[in-house]
Amino acid sequence: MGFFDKLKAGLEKTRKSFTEKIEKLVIGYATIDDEFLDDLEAVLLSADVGIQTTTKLMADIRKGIKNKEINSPEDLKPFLQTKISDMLADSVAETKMATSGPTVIVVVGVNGVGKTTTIGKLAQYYKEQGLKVMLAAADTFRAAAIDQLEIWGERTGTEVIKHSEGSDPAAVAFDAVQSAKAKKVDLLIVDTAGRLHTKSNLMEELKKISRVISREIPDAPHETFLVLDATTGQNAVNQAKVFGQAADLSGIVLTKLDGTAKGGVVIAIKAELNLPVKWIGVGESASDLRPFVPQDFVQALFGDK
Ligand SMILES: Nc1nc2c(ncn2[C@@H]2O[C@H](COP(=O)(O)OP(=O)(O)OP(=O)(O)O)[C@@H](O)[C@H]2O)c(=O)[nH]1
Ligand SMILES: [Mg+2]
Repeated sequence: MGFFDKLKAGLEKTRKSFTEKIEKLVIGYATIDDEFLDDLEAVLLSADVGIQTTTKLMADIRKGIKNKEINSPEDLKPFLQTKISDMLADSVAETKMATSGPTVIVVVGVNGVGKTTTIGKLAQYYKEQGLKVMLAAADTFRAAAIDQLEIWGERTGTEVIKHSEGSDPAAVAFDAVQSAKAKKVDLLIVDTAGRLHTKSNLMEELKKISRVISREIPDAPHETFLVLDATTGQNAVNQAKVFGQAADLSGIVLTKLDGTAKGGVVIAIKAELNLPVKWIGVGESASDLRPFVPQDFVQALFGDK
């Protein structure tokens, strides 16, 4: 299956909840009236595009009706597709790379969102691009977390820098940076804990990891990705607000887009956080991560091609 088909398959549930509902609405109404607009608003809200985006889209639609861009219910789907494309258009997916020496990516997010899996997938992706990749097991909170990263290291043929369970995560990051420099690694990806005894502990720890890294490599971390689980819908937006206070986030990885009807959250994230969605996960295997391409996403969402 090509990635577009995979994306389309992954967005199946979202497409059903979103596009098909809109299509039903279009068939159900001969003319656009207040009731039609109310139903439409409910469809947008149910697709997790968020209140802010729904309000904006509804205002656009009312304007479109007024200036005769929308004359009948059938005009609605192409109109929405264009508006949503426009909203996502300026998302920049490229990962910022170091001009010399190792590029460092720190991956953060609450427990279970898919950080470690995403790191495995990123390792695979960048190895395929010909880069020398190293992983750092700075989630020392659970022994299983280190083991899990090691499995991904084996699977992708990537070296993993680790200490024992309960050790200082910033010390792991420090060692990993030293090793990455010495071994002329192109890309170091740092896994972090999603949960500690308290939330403030976690936030302090993330700050410390970043500080240690930037002390060793001035421009690093070049990227700090926040991983969000699409199945949590609007909750993902709230998580981003919390992590944004502790870390200098540079982009979002949205996982588990397969198996959720809440894929519209991509649009909410863009509108409410002003952070680019850089990668999307549509499955559990190494190849199920791809750069987020807005046009492809919208096309898959609206069921074109
Ligand atoms: N279907 C699907 N499952 C995913 C995706 N990404 C991750 N998962 C699954 O989500 C579960 C949790 O993933 P982890 O990578 O362990 O999450 P984590 O954020 O590292 O979790 P902690 O280490 O506990 O903080 C695993 O079962 C993964 O296989 C995805 O894109 N799609
Ligand atoms: Mg993990």
